[in-house]
Amino acid sequence: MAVAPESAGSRLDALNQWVLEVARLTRPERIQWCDGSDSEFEALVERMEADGTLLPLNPDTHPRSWLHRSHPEDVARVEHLTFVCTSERDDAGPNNHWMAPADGHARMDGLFDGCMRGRTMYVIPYCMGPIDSPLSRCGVEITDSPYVVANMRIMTRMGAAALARIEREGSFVRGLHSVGELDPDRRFIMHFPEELTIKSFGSGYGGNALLGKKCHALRIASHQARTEGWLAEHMLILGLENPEGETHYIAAAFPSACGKTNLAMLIPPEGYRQDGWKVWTVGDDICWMRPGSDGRLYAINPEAGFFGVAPGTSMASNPNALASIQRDTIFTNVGLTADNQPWWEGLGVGEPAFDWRGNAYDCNAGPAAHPNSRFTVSARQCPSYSAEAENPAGVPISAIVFGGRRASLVPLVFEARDWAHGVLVGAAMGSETTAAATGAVGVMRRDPMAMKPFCGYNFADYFAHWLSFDSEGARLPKIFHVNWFRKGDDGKFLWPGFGDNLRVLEWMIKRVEGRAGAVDTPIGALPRVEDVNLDGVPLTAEARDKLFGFDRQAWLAELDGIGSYLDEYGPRMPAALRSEQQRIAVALARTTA
Ligand code: GTP
Ligand code: SPV
Ligand code: MN
Repeated sequence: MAVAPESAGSRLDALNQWVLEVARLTRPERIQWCDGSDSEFEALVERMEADGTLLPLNPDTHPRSWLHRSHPEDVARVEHLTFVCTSERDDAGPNNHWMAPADGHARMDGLFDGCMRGRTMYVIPYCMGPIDSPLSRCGVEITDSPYVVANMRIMTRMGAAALARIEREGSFVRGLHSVGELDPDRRFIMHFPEELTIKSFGSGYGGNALLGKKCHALRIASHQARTEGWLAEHMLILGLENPEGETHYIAAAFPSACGKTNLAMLIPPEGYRQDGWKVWTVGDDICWMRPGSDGRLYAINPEAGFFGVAPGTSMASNPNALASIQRDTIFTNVGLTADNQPWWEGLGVGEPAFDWRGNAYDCNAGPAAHPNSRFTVSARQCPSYSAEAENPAGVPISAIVFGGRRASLVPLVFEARDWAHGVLVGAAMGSETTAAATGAVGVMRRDPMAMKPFCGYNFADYFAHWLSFDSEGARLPKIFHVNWFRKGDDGKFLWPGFGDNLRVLEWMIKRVEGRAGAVDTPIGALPRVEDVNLDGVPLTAEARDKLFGFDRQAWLAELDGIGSYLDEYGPRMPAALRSEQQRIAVALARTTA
């Protein structure tokens, strides 16, 4: 069917026309409009089981669940092949790879020419965010990958309801995707923010291919958010309920594979549970927020599912995630046990018979699961999924948290003194790279607000946009920085992390309520050891020193590094951030003297 069902002559004309245009270019054998129904999903799965795209897992232990094995050279996001194509190069900024829009289109259209011959072209209308929320935005992804359709059905509100909203609004983000030949040399992920358009070719993996996620909900949305006065962020959202039954919502930005899913699904330590503390999951990766009429920031999770890192997920580290993925889950690039159960390093039970490539497992040939192997599952299957996640008005945010993997220097937690300082803390974030993107792992790089790979415009303008929220009548959240990954001299993590991170969240919320102590330092307000509840957490003297203290000389050097980093953006960098950096550097120098 070439046009949307029952739509001729409506506000879907633009969509129909685009679909026809794409079909003329890509030459598919047939076109299928996706309605998101169960029968559609079943037919897709049947096809994918028949051609080996999906391998059914053990139906007794993992009903309606499958394993998908990617092409071995297509297992992560490809930042070096990801482009932002704005008419002015400076609008994309030094934080993005840039190409002129005309060149980008020519390059991509050359790749797409005839690429769907003999294939089905799927048209996927989707909504990012609750279908009836004014904060939500719609898109349409055209793809030749049934695996992408199945994942988009879990990750977004996909199908008839989204199409109806698109018809009502008349606007949508256009995403064109083809797996091509999965050739790493013929692979590009291109964004045209001024045209609300994405073109992605040559990869079937996660953030490269599920265009609603990083491409739309972050790169395109961040651009849209700037012009419309909101924020599109790489943040989890959680609700923290205290024993009095009050819930505070926290949004936290950590780079890829740095703990968002785990924090969003946190189970409080035993003593806290008995006292009545609870954590509710609103989202684990992306947060869209905008000021409400009361001046507070209100946030929605634009996604409907989780595309979570498998390795390290266990009954001990993340029981909510493990409970979520017992049924109706697609696993990508995990290992397999002899009885067809999914397996990964850190699962803690069972043993692998096959690795992620499908070879017999050999402990000398690398891990059984790829380090960036993932599960795709509906958020509704998560025991801690918050009822408020479906609230069209969003949830009010009390605290924003930034954090990265920092083996040295950065203490467990500190609080920014005000919004402008908080924006600098976010802008100065650093983290060691992980397996979520191709390239070296463990290399420290600046990753402002965990958005380095995802901001669809110049970081200097992005920081200015963040600063602009501090306006008359605003009741902004407090901003904090955390580091769960500080290491001791023996190279081991000094902080237990996971459930125990609640102790730090408790301190933050008490700071918000004015009920917890701290010491003011040039880098921000640091808790004293006695300000955080450490009952049952044995910390060595080294751990206490490094988690709760800070090294002035080393921070002076860090502030120097931050200054040079801000300078890379030239005169576009807001002066307010530069003066924040100088204020702190001066205060540090004074106290050292
Ligand atoms: P993306 O989906 O790539 O954006 O990742 P994410 O930020 O959601 O990361 P996730 O929660 O999946 O965690 C990534 C890895 O960090 C996993 O191997 C976790 O086991 C590990 N991890 C998460 N939280 C902690 C923590 O508090 N301490 C330590 N040491 N490791 C953690
Ligand atoms: C990330 O890399 O931050 C992810 C996975 O959440 S992906 O969808 O591949 O972007
Ligand atoms: Mn992510």
